[in-house]
Amino acid sequence: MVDESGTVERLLRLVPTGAVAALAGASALAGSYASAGFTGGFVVAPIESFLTAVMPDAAVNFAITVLGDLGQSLNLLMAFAVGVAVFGSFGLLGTAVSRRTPAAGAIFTLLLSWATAYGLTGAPALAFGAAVPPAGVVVFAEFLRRYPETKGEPHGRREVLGTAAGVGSLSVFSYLLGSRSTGTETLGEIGLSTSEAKEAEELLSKADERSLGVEGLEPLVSDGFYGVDINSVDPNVDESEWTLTVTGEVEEEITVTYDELTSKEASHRFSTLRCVGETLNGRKMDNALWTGVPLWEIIERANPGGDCDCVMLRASDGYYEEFPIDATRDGFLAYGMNGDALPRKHGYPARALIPGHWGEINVKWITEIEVLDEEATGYWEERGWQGTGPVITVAKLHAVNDLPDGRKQVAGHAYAGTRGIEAVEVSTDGEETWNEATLSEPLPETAGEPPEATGQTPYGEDVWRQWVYDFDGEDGDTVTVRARDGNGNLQPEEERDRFPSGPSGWVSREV
Ligand SMILES: Nc1nc2c(c(=O)[nH]1)N[C@H]1C(S)=C(S)[C@@H](COP(=O)(O)O)O[C@H]1N2
Ligand SMILES: [Mo]
Repeated sequence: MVDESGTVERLLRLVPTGAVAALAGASALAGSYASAGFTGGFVVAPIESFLTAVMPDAAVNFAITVLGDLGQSLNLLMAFAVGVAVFGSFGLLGTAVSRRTPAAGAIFTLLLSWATAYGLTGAPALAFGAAVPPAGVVVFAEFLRRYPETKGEPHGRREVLGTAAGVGSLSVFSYLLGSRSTGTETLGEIGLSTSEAKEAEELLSKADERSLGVEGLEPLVSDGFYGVDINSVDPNVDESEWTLTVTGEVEEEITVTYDELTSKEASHRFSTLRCVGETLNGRKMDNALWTGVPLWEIIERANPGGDCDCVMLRASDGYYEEFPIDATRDGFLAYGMNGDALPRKHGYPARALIPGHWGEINVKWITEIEVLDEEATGYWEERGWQGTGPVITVAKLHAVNDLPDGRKQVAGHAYAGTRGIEAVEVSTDGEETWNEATLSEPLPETAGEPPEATGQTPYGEDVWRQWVYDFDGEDGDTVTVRARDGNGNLQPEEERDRFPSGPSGWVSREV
């Protein structure tokens, strides 16, 4: 149908520059995503890392402590905008060239986009994903410019709608192509013996049985494990190319491949992680059953020396954390999580687990353990955090329910690292009196050896417990909760912000 008022036609003539740029930029990103998925081959990934790297520490800390996950989303959004602008400008330059020599314009855009994508990602083949679509847009724009009319009639609404539909379906197609991900294999498929895989299943069902089943409370093995990453786009590591090497002050460098790692005798451990940068009653604390091997067995083979008794762990995403080597004695090198291969988001192919310490030294996508001679500074410590030490005891209050009998129910999780949780106390009268909550049975019976170096307690190895408390209360009552660790120490009352060494205080909440 012909647009009688000619509006569409006029628009087509008036807005081409902006539209061509936006379309070229967006199509480059869509094409790149389609060919690479959410990996380092996606042009937005290096742009985002670059933005994070050039952002002043104060801004990074503001983003983390004030904006939280939103800060990371904003950064990613900014990276998308920069990407659209960069590739869009190549499209624009191409259309300018097209006016003189039609074919040259598209080729110009193709080459410039390809070279930029290659430069950004280092992936020559995938770079075509970002280069072909904007070149196509240049051809299309030149076509419209030269032939504003076909069969004597101006391009109408139908063509415009057709183009929009084409771009739309291309985007959906790109999304589907791009959203292939790794880490969905079961442990059986990654070389675990049947009995080892069965053991994991049994431990998981034990955790299920021991979960208190309170409405609105995560089970003992988290349904959705939180994630904290320095980049929005996680590394996509090919396990056949992955190695972990013990380097630095060692008698002999030791390198382990994925095949070697997964063919060792596997063990399973429950281990809770908590981020030092979360809020006191936040959600960045979760528990999983991990499968792998003791980390120390690998480090020990290298015969570590060095004058600082400290190590630097490094990873494929450019992350690095330093801490005392003694903490690695109880450490674990995990390649499985909850009966499946470690998901990409949590460090596929392998991550370190350091019992009792803040999440940040549990390095994902680990590639190197460097034994040092001198103290060095880790990624977060360079930004002012002090998160390499043991966790602070905490009891969280996440579930508030009205029971059928009219009573109130409050519940949550408590975690004190390797000190374990001995008790959780609840006050409903403004901290006058305290009552013991009911705790979930501890989850200690793992197939692995118990930790030796850190203060092992009978209550748990490095695992949270659930607590629940029912009482006669009314809407608007304030409930305060605090935990006692396995050494009998009360959770610190002093209220302290999460920056720089983790939040402390007792959680109080109106029910
Ligand atoms: N390589 C790498 N390891 C990492 C991080 C990271 O950004 N890169 N984040 C750390 C932080 S701050 C935390 S709290 C935990 C979170 O682990 P999760 O994402 O599996 O929950 O991983 C740690 N290990
Ligand atoms: Mo963290």
